[in-house]
Amino acid sequence: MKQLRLIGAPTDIGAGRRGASMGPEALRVANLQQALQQHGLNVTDGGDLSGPANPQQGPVDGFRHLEQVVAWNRSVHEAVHATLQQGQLPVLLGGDHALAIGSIAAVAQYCREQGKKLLVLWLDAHADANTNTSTPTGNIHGMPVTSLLGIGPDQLTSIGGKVPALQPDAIRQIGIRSVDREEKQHLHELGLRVYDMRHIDEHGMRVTMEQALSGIDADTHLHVSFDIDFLDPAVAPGVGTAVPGGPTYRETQLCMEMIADTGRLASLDVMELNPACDVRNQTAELVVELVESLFGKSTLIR
Ligand code: 5AB
Ligand code: MN
Ligand code: MN
Ligand code: MN
Repeated sequence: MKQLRLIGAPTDIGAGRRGASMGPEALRVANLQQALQQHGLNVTDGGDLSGPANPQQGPVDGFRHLEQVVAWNRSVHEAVHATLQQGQLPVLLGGDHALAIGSIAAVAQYCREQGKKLLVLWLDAHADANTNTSTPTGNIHGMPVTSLLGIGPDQLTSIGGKVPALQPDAIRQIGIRSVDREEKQHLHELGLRVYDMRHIDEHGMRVTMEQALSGIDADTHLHVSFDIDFLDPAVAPGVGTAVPGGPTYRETQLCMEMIADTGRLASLDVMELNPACDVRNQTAELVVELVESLFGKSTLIR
């Protein structure tokens, strides 16, 4: 098994509500590293990246804090790319989801260099496919998917060198239940594969995951971008943009276990945990359990 490297990115620069900047520390307090090590995994904590403070300004031209979001993403890109080059598996601890731009741009660049196929699973209540004109908030954590697909300002779209960093068929979105009106149009035009909550309701998590994971082979680098608001807020209140009607604890466990079963997970983002909204760190503790499942914890000997 590969060596895992935890990379903290303590910022809420891309979000509207403050607090995701405390995410990495809450995961450490919930013993993320120790829990993974108990399963025999080799885990190093690379500490926290640094970047500009949150100036708490309003949107300019439809973007809030563009300059600061770019600076953080450059540093995330560099850390994730270096980690992959060292043969380690990067686990980015957010921080808000705008940082997935730098993380996934680095993963895509690495896959191009290695001649690997990339598949990104985007677990989220939201589609994160806004632009500066479709956004109702100006918050860039609602724009990482469009940015990675080459839509948006150069500073965001070209972080990994190539524009677009990704083709739409390299992303599969799961758990989606909150999409803005014009954002819906983008999903349609881009032809994104979206397994929304209705799909999960009708087909169940098992079939949904079989579909979402189809086509993975020995050559695939699987990246999971896990926005904690994917989960139903009844079990995971510690997020800044909660949406009711998400997957239950058991459904999420199954989702994680089926990803683990592929044996192809090669990089991970754990984003949008907001300890300021949490109750006694329960969401961080739940996330630790789920990440354990993602890396192969199972009740059965297999
Ligand atoms: B998250 C909203 N669509 O664009 C927007 O948590 C919410 O990374 C975005 O998924 C939520 O501001 C971003 C209303
Ligand atoms: Mn998100
Ligand atoms: Mn979300
Ligand atoms: Mn959020």
